[in-house]
Amino acid sequence: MKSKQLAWLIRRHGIEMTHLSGGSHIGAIMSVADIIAVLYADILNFDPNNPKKDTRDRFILSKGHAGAAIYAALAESGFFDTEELKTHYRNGSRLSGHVSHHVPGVDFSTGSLGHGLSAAAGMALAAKQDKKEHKNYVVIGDGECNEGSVWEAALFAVHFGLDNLVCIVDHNHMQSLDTCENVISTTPLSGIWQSFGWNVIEIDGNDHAQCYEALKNGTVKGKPTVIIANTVKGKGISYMENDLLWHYRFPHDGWEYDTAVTELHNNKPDGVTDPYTPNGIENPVTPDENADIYNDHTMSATHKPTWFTKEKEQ
Ligand SMILES: Cc1ncc(C[n+]2csc(CCOP(=O)(O)OP(=O)(O)O)c2C)c(N)n1
Ligand SMILES: [Mg+2]
Repeated sequence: MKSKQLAWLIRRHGIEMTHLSGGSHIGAIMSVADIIAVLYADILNFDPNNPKKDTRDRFILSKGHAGAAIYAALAESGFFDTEELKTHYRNGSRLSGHVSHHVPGVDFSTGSLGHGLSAAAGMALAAKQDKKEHKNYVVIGDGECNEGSVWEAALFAVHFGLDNLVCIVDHNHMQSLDTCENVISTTPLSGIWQSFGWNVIEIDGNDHAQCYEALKNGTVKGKPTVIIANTVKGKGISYMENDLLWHYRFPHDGWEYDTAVTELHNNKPDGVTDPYTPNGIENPVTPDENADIYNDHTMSATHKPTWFTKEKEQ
């Protein structure tokens, strides 16, 4: 399957899975969909019939709250039936809200942010010591870069010259309740990684050609590589893009779900069948004139961001 088709399916499954379950993090799923699609369509070496094959490339989605994206990619790549995706977040389902290693194709459970890079660095070191050729990939969030353990692992990877390790930062400039800039700034992100001694590549992380080029040809000998992938949180659904509300809110019945599905259908690549609404939605509910759409919901987050309270006090 082509990466554009896979990215579309990840987004369509993501909408359905969060809609059915009332689960969070659709914005995070949408921003990382293109990176994961390029990895699974064009880069990673894996065998869905032998998920633990020794020669496989290792992959960790460290921003494990976007688990629906990886579950969708694995199901579409043949690791398990896509029907199972409907059980996401349900009691008894192995497709837990955050990523579980009980799912075939998953190398490491995540959800508690800040651990994926350490685990991937350990895997990369083990591969070197065992003289194995596979590569080790990890996707982390930019908010996750506020975790101190990320920087401990960053030093470790350079110290051991882990050139079989590729870290992709999903740089959507937002975390759960505020922009990264307002919480703890890591600007300039590329400069920080460079100063730690990493090989740094900066790309548009929603552009498949740029993702492919960086992943395929971006590594260098002797040091680990980080790809700063500039993305848009909520990418692909106009009213979700760059709106913090969609970190936690799920697409509700009515115009939210209908608009999301309709917008995806308006941009469906050839050769893809929508597993849920093959012909789109016949008479989609549209937002009425008072609908809370295209607004920046930063102010209505459950916790008022610090900069908001500060402004009020002045
Ligand atoms: C150790 C830890 N602290 C807090 C959380 C709660 N949490 C879940 S998602 C999130 C924001 C993550 O932001 P970012 O890494 O930028 O990911 P994005 O959703 O923007 O892709 C937080 C703080 C967590 N999962 N783990
Ligand atoms: Mg982020």
